[in-house]
Amino acid sequence: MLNEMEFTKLLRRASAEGIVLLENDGLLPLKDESRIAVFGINQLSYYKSGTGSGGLVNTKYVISVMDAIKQTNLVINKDLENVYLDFANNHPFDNGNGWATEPWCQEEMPLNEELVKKVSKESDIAIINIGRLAGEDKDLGYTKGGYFLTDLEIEMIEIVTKYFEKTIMLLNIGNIIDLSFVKKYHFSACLLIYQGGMEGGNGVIDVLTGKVNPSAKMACTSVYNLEANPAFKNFGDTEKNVYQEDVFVGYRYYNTYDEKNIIYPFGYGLSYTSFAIEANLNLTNKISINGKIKNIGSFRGKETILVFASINNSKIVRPKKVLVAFYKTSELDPFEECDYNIDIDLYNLAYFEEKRSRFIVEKGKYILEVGGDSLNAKRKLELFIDEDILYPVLNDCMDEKSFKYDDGIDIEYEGDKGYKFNDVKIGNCTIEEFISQLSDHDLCCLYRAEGMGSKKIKRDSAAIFGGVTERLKEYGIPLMVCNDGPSGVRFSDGNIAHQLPIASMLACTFDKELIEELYYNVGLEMKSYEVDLLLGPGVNIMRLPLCGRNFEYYSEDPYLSGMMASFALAGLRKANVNGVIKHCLANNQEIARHDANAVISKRALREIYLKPYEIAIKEGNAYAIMTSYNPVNGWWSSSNYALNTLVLRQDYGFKGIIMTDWWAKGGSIFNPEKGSKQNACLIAKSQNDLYMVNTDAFTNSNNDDLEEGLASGFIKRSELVRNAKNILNFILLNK
Ligand code: BMA
Repeated sequence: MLNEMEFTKLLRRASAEGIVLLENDGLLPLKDESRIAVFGINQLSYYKSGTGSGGLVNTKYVISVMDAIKQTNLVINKDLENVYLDFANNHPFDNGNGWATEPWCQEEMPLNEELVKKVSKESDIAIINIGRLAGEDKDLGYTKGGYFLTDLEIEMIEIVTKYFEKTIMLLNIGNIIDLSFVKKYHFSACLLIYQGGMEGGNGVIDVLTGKVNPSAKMACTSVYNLEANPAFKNFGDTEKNVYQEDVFVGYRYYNTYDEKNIIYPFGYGLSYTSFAIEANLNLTNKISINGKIKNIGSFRGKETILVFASINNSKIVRPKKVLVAFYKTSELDPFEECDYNIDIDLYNLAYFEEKRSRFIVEKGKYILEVGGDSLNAKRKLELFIDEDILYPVLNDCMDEKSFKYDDGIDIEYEGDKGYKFNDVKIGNCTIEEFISQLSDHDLCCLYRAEGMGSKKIKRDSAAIFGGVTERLKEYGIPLMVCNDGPSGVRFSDGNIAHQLPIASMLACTFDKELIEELYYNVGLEMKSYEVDLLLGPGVNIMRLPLCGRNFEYYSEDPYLSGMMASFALAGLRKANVNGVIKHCLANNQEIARHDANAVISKRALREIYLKPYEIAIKEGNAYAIMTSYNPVNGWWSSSNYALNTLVLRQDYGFKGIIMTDWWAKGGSIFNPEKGSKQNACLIAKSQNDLYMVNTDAFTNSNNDDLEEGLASGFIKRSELVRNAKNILNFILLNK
């Protein structure tokens, strides 16, 4: 049963533990009754998340930073607050005018220097708030007000830092923006507070006052010059984006070719205390690193340990280092120490060799960097691998010309035998006997999920599938209910739910237990609303900081992304519901997301873009996947047989259901220009089981080509039977 008090406490903890402390000259934690002057219009418009389907959780409240400060004994400068309130009255919050039109930020209030001079005599510390908003269908612009500060924001910072010695910068952002100004203005402290969900402001104040000692680490890299990243010039094209950077994404690029460009490296994050770590390599039955971690400072806190691996003298061109493991301690008191043990999965050291279509761990000398960030390791261990380790040969992940279709299941239609779906559940009949009762039309209707906002159920939903017609219902097939999104259950009918901190922020916790517990509570809330499937977590890679949906994604690192998704899925399943990992594959920008073709090498697909799905399937037992809108290498993900059958199911052992994105196109690699949602045959033949969504399955409201394809033999009943079995097995396991 959902415990409201417990969940709220957990949300507050997560919105504190996801905050990355970027700078602190000792001003933090704040002393009681510090006299604070709060600057920046964002103080009145705290962003709880990004926009779009993943951000629109209807919450009972949102705690802003200002709300939270007022709950403490910090002394706010009321005159300054009133000036901002007056400004806000004359410049009401600009929410755009409809879907994906929200501005990236609110117009900053011009600061009067005399005012700041006066305020600086009444208050000792200035807090400056900067906010940014991006989301679904709206990338962050590489412009002032987007990735860069506006002139008014710069002016504000110039004036405030002129009159205040003590300044704290708060970054309420969903995408990493240009942070070079943080180094330029030498703030006393700077917190990447991200978008912390409904308890966001409370998390911020708990860190500012020291109630929570920050332990989060950057899950992506901040740089001085984004244009130096080869992905930059290959991002945002509406037709085609060639992923020229290949596997050199994020720190894999910067730490290999451009270290001087790094402002805040992957794995960077300050604490109010410091930790000493010892590390020993243990090569008994498996490879592990163990030792002690000691809190050698004067503040209770947690430590996050990252382990990178690099190989000396590799035979091939590969990133200087990759994340291969991570570990989070519990709270340690000053001078308390704990033992730790981190298992290293050798597979994480492997690279993908296209020629032999397999992963290989090269023999050679590896350096395991333990603790610290991607620039500065605390400990280094040497690991010798004596022989190349070869992993199983994998399918060609992107060559439609090299496969055959119709690996279907032959079950003829034999009419009603009196079996109900529950008979399969209790073992009165096999699923095959049950399916033999389903006509071709029944099978077509199983493919056609309905929505959005179907009236067949009492609450708002993004989609329903299963018993969507009278006949399927009579056979006892239940309705499965799907709601967005990665940060909580989205309703647009007034029902309220809890909103978590955004995924990018949760990733910075590197905390398995926290994520599982959070999603266990989301699962309990889903259960209370009879929602079966959460449309999340999002696991796409942050190829660049500009992708609008980065707030729904975890990281630039595939291992962290896959593990975070596994933790979230474990939490959902503990509440007997499930999650849909998305959007497979390479939805790395929002502009032209339905059409822009992502041209990616097979090595980059296997090592980077497919990897989070592989990990979530193998480690997280993912049982539902949503394909992406965009084509990859000219092939629509919805109807990509190599992806949906050969890679996900044959190579990775995926046993669950695959669904399209909403109203996504499908089509053939041979005539991609003919992509459309009517191409149901190609979508179903690829073993994409569910089309999201149709207004009415029975009457084929999308006018898809399934019945026509059955009549012409383009698609066989056996293929629809195979997909129906995926769907019904999923329902058996999840309802
Ligand atoms: C689409 C997608 C999904 C989302 C779905 C349902 O726009 O982008 O991420 O889950 O809508 O709202």
